[in-house]
Amino acid sequence: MKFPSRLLPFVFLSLLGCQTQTATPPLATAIPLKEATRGHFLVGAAINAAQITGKDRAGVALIDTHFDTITPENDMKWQHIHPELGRYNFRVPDKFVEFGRSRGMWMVGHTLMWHSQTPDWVFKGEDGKDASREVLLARLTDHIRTVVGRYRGKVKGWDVVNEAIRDEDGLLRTEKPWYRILGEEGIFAAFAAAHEADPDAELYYNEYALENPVKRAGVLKLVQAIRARGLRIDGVGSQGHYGLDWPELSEIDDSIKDFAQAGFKVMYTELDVTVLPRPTNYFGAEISKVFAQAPELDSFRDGLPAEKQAELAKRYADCFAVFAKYPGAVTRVTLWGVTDRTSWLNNWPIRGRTDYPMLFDRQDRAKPAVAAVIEALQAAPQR
Ligand code: 9MR
Repeated sequence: MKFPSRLLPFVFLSLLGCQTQTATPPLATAIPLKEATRGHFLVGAAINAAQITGKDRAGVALIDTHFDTITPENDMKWQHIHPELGRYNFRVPDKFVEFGRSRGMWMVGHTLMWHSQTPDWVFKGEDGKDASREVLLARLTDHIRTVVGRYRGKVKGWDVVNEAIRDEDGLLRTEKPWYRILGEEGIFAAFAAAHEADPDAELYYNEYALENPVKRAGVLKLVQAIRARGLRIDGVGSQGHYGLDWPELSEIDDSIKDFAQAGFKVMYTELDVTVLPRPTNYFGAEISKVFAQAPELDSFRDGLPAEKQAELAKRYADCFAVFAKYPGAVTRVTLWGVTDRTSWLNNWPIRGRTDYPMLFDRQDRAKPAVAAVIEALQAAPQR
């Protein structure tokens, strides 16, 4: 079996990584993910500050080998990039853009308007009460013009608005200050400002749980309203925070069809697969405080059993097979992180757990899921 010489280190590492796994991936599938996804969609990862600044060298090596698009996991969020009125912090975002530019990667900016990770001052007037509609609109559009304008021509697509629709009824989250004060008009203003700041950038609406038909209908209505206003919107970002057995593959399939039929690109923007339970009654708890009563909440502290590893591999392969089912409908799949070592899911919804949601393990080795995904893609129709 022959491999191009530049792939030999990867093949070698993959083999090393597989020695301890029972579900050993076949050698022939040990190619970079981005080669396997060619002809289907771009494949990417959300990257953190340690990777952007090069401190996490193993993480950077995986990003270089496997991914052709990157999203900053946190560093472009309002809280980080614009912590105080009139003060921006572009240090890490500039490094992110340099990281991607020097590697020729497709860069996605995340995110311009979100109820979370936005400092309180944004929503406050001088009297400490809600900012007026005019003040808030001016803050929003100034922020977007400044951030998008700075990276014009470099960041190729923006998650303009994130998570504006409620799960239960598919309506706008009017309990959050953005929408309580600005309503839907705030969203229109955000898309208009982003387009004005970089007319060539793709603009997206990003959301989770789009497999829920009620929520999906609300999002479809919103993105159609954005388009009906004559505003640029290229696609819908479907986050894809999944579990081993939820949502159903048919629900994922339905959501791709609905958005694609309505003329929107679909991107899986934050894919990961938790192997742990997600109980609502321990939300925000620290696992060391609850482990004694509920050890089943963190059952894989000492490693993931082979059968779970195989289940994870199958789940990933099944999801990628659905993403690739309608050539051209899904244009990008971005994983929300690189390895299990740094995934946000180790700390959510319970802090300090040991989760295994990514394609690469805590020792930066490819999990059997990588081979399974590659195999699924090889069997899928191409554009
Ligand atoms: O992965 C991010 C984590 O490090 C942050 O603490 C968290 C703060 O809310 O945001 C996480 O990323 C979120 C993303 O920006 C939007 N969709 C949900 C993601 C997971 O919470």
